[in-house]
Amino acid sequence: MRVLLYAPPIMDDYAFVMRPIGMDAYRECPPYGMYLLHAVLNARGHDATLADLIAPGTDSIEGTLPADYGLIGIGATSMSWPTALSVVKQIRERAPYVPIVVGGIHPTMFDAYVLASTGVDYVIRGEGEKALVALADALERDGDVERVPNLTWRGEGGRIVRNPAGLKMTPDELADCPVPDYALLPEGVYQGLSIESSRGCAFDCSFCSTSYRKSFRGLDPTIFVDRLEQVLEHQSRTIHNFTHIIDDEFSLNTRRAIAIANEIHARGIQPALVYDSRATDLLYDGYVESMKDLTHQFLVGAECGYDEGLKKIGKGTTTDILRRSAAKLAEFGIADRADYSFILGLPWESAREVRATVEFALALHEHYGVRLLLQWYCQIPGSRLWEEMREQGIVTEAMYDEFGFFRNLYLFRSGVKLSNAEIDDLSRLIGLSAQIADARAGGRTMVEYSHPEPLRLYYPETPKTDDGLANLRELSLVGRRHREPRRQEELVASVGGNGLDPLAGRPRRHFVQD
Ligand code: B12
Ligand code: SF4
Repeated sequence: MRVLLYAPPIMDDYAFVMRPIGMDAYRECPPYGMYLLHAVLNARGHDATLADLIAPGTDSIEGTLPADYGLIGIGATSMSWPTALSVVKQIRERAPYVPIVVGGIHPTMFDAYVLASTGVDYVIRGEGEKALVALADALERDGDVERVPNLTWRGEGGRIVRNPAGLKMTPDELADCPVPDYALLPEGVYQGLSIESSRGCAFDCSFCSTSYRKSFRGLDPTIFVDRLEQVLEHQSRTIHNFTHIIDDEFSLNTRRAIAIANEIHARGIQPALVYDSRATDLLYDGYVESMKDLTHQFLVGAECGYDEGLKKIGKGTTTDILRRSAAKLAEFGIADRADYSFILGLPWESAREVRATVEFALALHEHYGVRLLLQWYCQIPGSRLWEEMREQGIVTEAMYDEFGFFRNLYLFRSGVKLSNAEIDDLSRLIGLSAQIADARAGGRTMVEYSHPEPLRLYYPETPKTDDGLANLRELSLVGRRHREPRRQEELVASVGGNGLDPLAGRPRRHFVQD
C-alpha cells in the first residue's frame, strides 16, 4: 500500500507569521521515530513516502499529494500537536476520504479525545513498528482492523474501540528494524543525525513525560555499533557531524554503555556523540573514561539543587552525587561538554527552593566548569505532576490543541507559584552570573537561561503608564476639590520622551519575539 507519513514541527505564531520554534527551529536532529517507521514500512513491502515538514520548517502540505495514498500517518508530541492538527485539516480539504492515522506520545495519551475531536480515523497507541504495518496490511486486504494491535478506532455507530496492545518490541525486534534512510535528508539542514541504542527507562520521575517508564530495552552493543556505522555514512549531510543517541538515558545500563564505547574504539571509528546520562551513572567506574573521546556533548538531568526536591523527583540522585559527578567530569577534562539541566519553579517550590537550585547550579559551574541549562517548569502532558493537575481540573488535554502553550500565562501560572517580583529577582541574579560565566569562557554560552516567555509577553519591561483602576479613578476625581488628578504633563514625563510612543506599555505578544 502507498503510505504517506508526515513529521510536523513545533510551531508558533509570531507577528501573524507561523514559524518553527525551539529545537525545531534549530533542527537538532531528524525525528528518529518517523524516519524509522518509514524504513520499516518499506522493508515490510509497503511503498512509504516521508514528508519531513521539520526540515523546511512548515505546516504546509503544499507539494505533497495526499489523495494519491491509501493511508496517511502523522506523528506528534504534545508540542507539535497543533501543527499536526493543521496538517489534518489541510489533508481533509484535499483528500476527504483517505484514512488518517496518528501516533506518537500525544495521541497515545489522548486517543479517545483525538478521535472525538478531529477528522482522524485511527490512533496507534505506543510503538508503531508492528501496529502501523498491521494497519496498512489490514486496509490493503479487506479493511478489517479488529486485530490491529494498539489501534483505537471508531466501530459501529461511531463507538470508540480500543484494540488490545501488542507486546512491546524486544531488543531483537528493534535490532531487526532497518536503520532510517538518511539518504533522504536534505543537505545541511539538520545539525546532526539521530540513532536509538535503547528504548525506555527504569525510572518514573515525577515531572517526566517519557513513554516507556520502568521498561528498559537495550540493543546488543555489537548490533548497535553496526547500526551506528550504517548511519554515519550520511554524516556529511549534517551541519555539525554529530550523532544524537536519542535514548531516554543512554547509560542506564552502564556496563552496556561501556561495552558500546569499547566496541566503537575497537573498530577505530570516531563518532561525535550527543546523549543523556544520569549523574549516578557518571560515577560508575570506567564509564566517563570510556566515553570521554567519543563525546561531543551530553545532558545530565540534574533537576534540583536541594535534596528534598531530588527526592520528590525520584531519579535516585542527591546533591552530593551531582557534585561528585561534576568533579569527575572536571578531572577527566570534559566538564564543559556536559549540560547540567535544572528545572525552576516546580509546583511545590517557593522562591526559597528555586533560589537554592539556582545557587547550587551556579556553584557547580563555578567549581567544576559544567554548562548549565536553567529552565522554568512548563506543564507538559504525560507526567505524574501533570496528571495531578488534570485531576484537580487545572489543566486538560484540550489546551494542547492550540498553538502557543509555551507562552501561555495560565499554563505557566498553573505550575510556577513564585510572584513576578521573585522571578524578576532570580532572572537578574542568573543574568549577571551568566554574563560573568560567559565572559570567563571567552564568550561561549555557559549558562543558558531565559526569563519566562509568558512574563516577557504579558509584563513587558516598558514604563508603567497604564494603572488600570487608578486611571479610572483619576477620571472620576476630575473636578473634585479634595484630590487633584494627575496632570497630563506629569504622565508624559513619567513615560519619557514625548509620551506618544505607540509601543510603550503594550504587551510584546503583539510584536515579533526577541
Ligand atoms: C530525543 C528527544 C529529544 C531530542 C531530539 C528530538 C528529535 N528531533 O528527534 C531533543 C533534545 C531535541 C528534544 C527536545 C525536547 N523534548 Co524531547 N525527547 C526526546 C526523546 C528522549 C526521544 C524521542 C525519540 O526519538 N524516541 C524514539 C522513537 C522511536 O519514539 P517515538 O518518536 O515516540 O516514535 C514511536 C512511537 O511514538 C510511534 N509513533 C511516532 N509517530 C508515529 C506516527 C504514526 C502514524 C504512528 C502509527 C506511530 C507513531 O512509533 C514510533 C516507533 O515505535 C523523547 C522521549 C521518548 N522516549 O520518546 C523526548 C520527549 C519526546 N521530549 C519531550 C520534551 C518535553 C522535549 C522538550 C520540550 C524539552 C524541553 N523542556 O526543552 C524539547 C523540545 C523539543 C523541540 N523539538 O523543540 C517530551 C514530550 C512530552 C510530550 N507530552 O509531548 C518527551 C516524551 C520526553 C520526556 N521525558 O518528557 N527531545
Ligand atoms: S527524567 Fe530521565 S531518568 Fe527520569 S523517568 Fe525521565 S527519562 Fe527516566
